[in-house]
Amino acid sequence: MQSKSFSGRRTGVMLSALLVLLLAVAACASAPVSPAPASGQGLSAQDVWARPAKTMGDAPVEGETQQMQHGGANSAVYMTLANGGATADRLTAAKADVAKAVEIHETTMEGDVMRMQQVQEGIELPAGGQVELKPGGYHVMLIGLTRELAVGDSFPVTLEFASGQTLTVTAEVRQP
Ligand SMILES: [Cu+2]
Repeated sequence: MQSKSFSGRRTGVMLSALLVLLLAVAACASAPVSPAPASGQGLSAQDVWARPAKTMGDAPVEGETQQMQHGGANSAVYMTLANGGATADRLTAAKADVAKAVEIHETTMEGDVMRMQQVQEGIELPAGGQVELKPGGYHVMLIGLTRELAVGDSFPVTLEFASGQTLTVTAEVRQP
């Protein structure tokens, strides 16, 4: 009889302890959680997008004038690259199966003439820093599209870095 009531008391104590624990967990869960930093460890890419384009033979789409010097069967991929690591790195190459060739380019102004050229040494990514690939600057050039890139499409792009790391990202086709 005595042991039974003792056991009952113990169960009560344990339930109280459990309740306190649950409340503590609930308090933790409801506490504001700061989002993980976008550039955590290593390399990452945000806001990856590509210009819409038709394949060779079709009329160039509106807004494609910058790509006209390559014949209209091309497109470009833009993104923000972040290096969350402790050492500098360099974007040296990219691959995508939507184009026959993929190059790292930079658009520059020579007087009034807008030109773009291959960036032979790649794009520098300082430790803890980020670099923007954007219209009028750096871009991943898709030369000789093997398929049309329509608004809303998406396709994988694999980025290669001097460190030997690779990063496969998804480019979404949208208007600039
Ligand atoms: Cu280009």
